Amino acid sequence: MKTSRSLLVGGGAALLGGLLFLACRTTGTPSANLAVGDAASKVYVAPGQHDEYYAFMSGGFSGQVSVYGLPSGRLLKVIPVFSQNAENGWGYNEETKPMLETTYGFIPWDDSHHTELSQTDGVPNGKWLFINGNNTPRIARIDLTTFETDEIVQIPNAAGGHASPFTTPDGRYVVSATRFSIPIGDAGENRDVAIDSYKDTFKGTLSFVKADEPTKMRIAFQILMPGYDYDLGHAGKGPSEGWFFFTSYNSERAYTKLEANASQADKDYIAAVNYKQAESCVAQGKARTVNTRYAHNWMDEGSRAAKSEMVASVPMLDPRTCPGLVYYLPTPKSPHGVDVDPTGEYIVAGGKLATVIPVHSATKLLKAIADKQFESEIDGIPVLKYQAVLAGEVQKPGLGPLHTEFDGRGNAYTSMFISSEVVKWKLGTWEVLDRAPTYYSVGHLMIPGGDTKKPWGKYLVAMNKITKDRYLPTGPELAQSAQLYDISGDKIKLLLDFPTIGEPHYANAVPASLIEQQQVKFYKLTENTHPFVTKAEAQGGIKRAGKRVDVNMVAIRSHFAPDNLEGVQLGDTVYFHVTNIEQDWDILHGFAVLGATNAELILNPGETKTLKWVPAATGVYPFYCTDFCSALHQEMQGYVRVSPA
Ligand code: CUK
Ligand code: CUA
Repeated sequence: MKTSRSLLVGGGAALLGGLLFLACRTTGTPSANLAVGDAASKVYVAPGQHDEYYAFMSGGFSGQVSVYGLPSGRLLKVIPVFSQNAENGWGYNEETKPMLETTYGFIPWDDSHHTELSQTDGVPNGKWLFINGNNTPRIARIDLTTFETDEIVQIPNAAGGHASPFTTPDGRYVVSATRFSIPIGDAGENRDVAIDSYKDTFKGTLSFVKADEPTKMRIAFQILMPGYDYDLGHAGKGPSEGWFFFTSYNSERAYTKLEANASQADKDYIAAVNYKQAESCVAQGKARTVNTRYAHNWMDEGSRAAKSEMVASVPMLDPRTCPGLVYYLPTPKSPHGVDVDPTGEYIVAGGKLATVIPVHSATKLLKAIADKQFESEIDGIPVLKYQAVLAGEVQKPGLGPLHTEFDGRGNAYTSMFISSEVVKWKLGTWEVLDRAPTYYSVGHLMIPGGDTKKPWGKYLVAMNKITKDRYLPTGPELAQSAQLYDISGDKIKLLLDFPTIGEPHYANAVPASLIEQQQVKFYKLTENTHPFVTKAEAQGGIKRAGKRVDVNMVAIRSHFAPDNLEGVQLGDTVYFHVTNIEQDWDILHGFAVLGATNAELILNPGETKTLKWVPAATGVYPFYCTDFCSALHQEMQGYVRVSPA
């Protein structure tokens, strides 16, 4: 990639060209491709041994989250979130379908970009993992005692939720910023206007979502913003605590041929939001109530069945009527990532088309605001002077800086998309210390705790956009690629490549000890409050109410009870409510019936799940257990007879 780097240094057009052509480049010198020395022993986790870290990776356009062990790179689990998942019936069974409800209807997919671990005082607490839906803006929360999605909230008045779901260090909020601006009307409606009225009618919103109580995620407030595209965000900490930073691009408010137009401006902006000021403006009644509905879905703890409700109002703040709420920090050309160092003093931007990495200072920001060092104002938002807030610039870091993480030892690591490398540099002196190639075109990178107050700075994972020749080829579509580096010494050392699901954008990792001891091993049958639970074999049976048939059934090694069902008629809708009455870790059963259109059920011990089935013809239909549960698993089966009505 060395040649490409030197070829691409130059004006914005050349950089842009590099960005577009990058996907065609595959060259890496063979020797540089190899992990060196003792790499193998550093990632070797012996059979039966556990990894040091849990890594949670966004599943990109798969809509899910994947869990890997580090340093081995072993895939431990795919957690279904936004997409139906046949493997465990997520989104197919009646209990989880409500999780995928939105005001647009049932949406069994999304595009997940960023994970975020819940924090206490700026440090991951091992409680929850948040993940965004970028397409139909939503934030999901995963309970890390069960590794199951237990809540999803939709973001209203927004089109796409990309800068999401980053958290405040006190854990009170997670945020979502609109990916696309749209013509939002006074009542929050998406207006029918001419697209070329963009400059006058299109608006963005920044949303702060209350996230500190179980099953009560709510839009605390939104901020109506100029019609830019909001990209990424991170909360301040230490001296910048109480502030949230969002990058935006397209400050030209172009709506066509964005790649040519959006790079016209020399500088775009980071929006610095004072969310304590937002709270006080809301308390003073300065927010307008916008009655836009949004979905709030959550898992009921006892029944383990989801509920979905529509929430009807959102407090909307306008920077014009809440002075001190938002300031703009000029930032070179199309900034992408914005990352705050562990001390909270440095706010690092990634300028996709910039030739430097600009770093803003929290101390200078506060002083510049106090001294009113403004160069202009946009829609009620003061624009600070670049030099007044700048801490320093990393010169010649490489090309296409996107995202930065920190090792807690005063070093920063930035991903360089165009020059395809990870660059290590020093906070405060801005000198480049080391660089290591990535294969190829790194997007996000991740250090365990690397965006928190206390990074565990031993490993770095690069998540690459292009795989090319790294694995055995598998047709035109290749697995996504991650790479593990050792960053414990002065030099960055490549240790391992491993494939990932979907396209991981961001990821988080924490020491395993924070999570592994708190795992739920099974659900207690005595606490199961599902309305159709069957707690003992003798209590199962079949019940008709009009055209609805409810079958209450248990699953236990190695049979269903009841196992032969008669009395179903053509035209009926059948609900199989199956309870796994095992009370032992890792003893799951499945349930599938011939011709069913709703995948299967996978039943955790102690759990009840419901498969809805509308038989298409008369006859006798077999059903069986799909999860190999015992020596007599294959015998775990039954029949249901469907007669004419
Ligand atoms: S984004 Cu993917 S490389 Cu959606 Cu966070 Cu930067
Ligand atoms: Cu139950 Cu296999």
